[in-house]
Amino acid sequence: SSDALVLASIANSIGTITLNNSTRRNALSEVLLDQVIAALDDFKTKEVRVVILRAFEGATVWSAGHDIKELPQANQDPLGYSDPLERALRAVRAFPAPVIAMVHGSVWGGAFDLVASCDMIIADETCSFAITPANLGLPYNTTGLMHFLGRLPINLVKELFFTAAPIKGNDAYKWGIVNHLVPSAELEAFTTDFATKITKKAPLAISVAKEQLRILTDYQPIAAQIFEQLQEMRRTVYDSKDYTEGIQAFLQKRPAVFTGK
Ligand code: KFV
Repeated sequence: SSDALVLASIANSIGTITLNNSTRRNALSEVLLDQVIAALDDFKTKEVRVVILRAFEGATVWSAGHDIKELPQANQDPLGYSDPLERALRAVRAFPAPVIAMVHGSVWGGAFDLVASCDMIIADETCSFAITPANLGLPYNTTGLMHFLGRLPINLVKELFFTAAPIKGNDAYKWGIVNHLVPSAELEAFTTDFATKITKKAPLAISVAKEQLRILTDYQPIAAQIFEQLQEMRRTVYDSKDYTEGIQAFLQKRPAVFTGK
């Protein structure tokens, strides 16, 4: 329909989900994410062998990340378990076949968590990746930190979280953020060819390998007391003036002034 923020199609056992909201730079609103989750549910019943998650052709912003207008403005966990972004990340991670992120343009905040939750990333030289809580005074969630730690070296995770600066093209490739970096003109053909090769392999073996890896990486045990300690530390951040200021500054289109309080 004309309300579709996401396009979904299937060809040759490959399901493609296209983020298609140019005016809002593919910001990850609840409506958009629910359409991604619905497409994945549909692909599951149709037994697609590979999913490609992409932005509309020519997008210079792959996705602007969490819809900041939908974040709580104060005193509430911005990334709780039922947050639409968290639900979408779980849907991608639990999808019973590989999900490939095909990336051109910039990937911001929660959208980086989304592409890092895909099984592989194929990108072109226009790609960039930033983690942005330091721009908003926002406490990232424990699950999200574990996603990045499972994927990237800790010094890079720290650089991303402390600077909020985008890691671009060749640097993203060098750091292993992307599996393959290909010229823009070849991105689509390369990704389709890559996906097609997977469709010829044994689906059950792949599906179980993906689930084994998910279980092994998702369920690092931490004691209840440690989790509650981390949660309390996060609460001091989302209860802070800086969190309110970060969100207000974005909404008012001005630079934030942080005090550490
Ligand atoms: N949430 C809500 N609205 C957004 C948005 C977002 N993340 N990003 C962009 N928009 C809106 C923006 O307010 C504007 O609305 C429209 O989309 C076009 O954006 O009503 P308006 O004024 O038309 P522009 O004009 O900013 O587009 P452009 O000049 O092309 O710049 C693109 C971009 C991506 C560089 C810029 O929009 C931007 O910096 N967006 C915010 C990126 C960001 O910080 N994302 C992280 C979100 S927080 C997050 O994901 C998490 C989980 N976290 O922990 O931080």
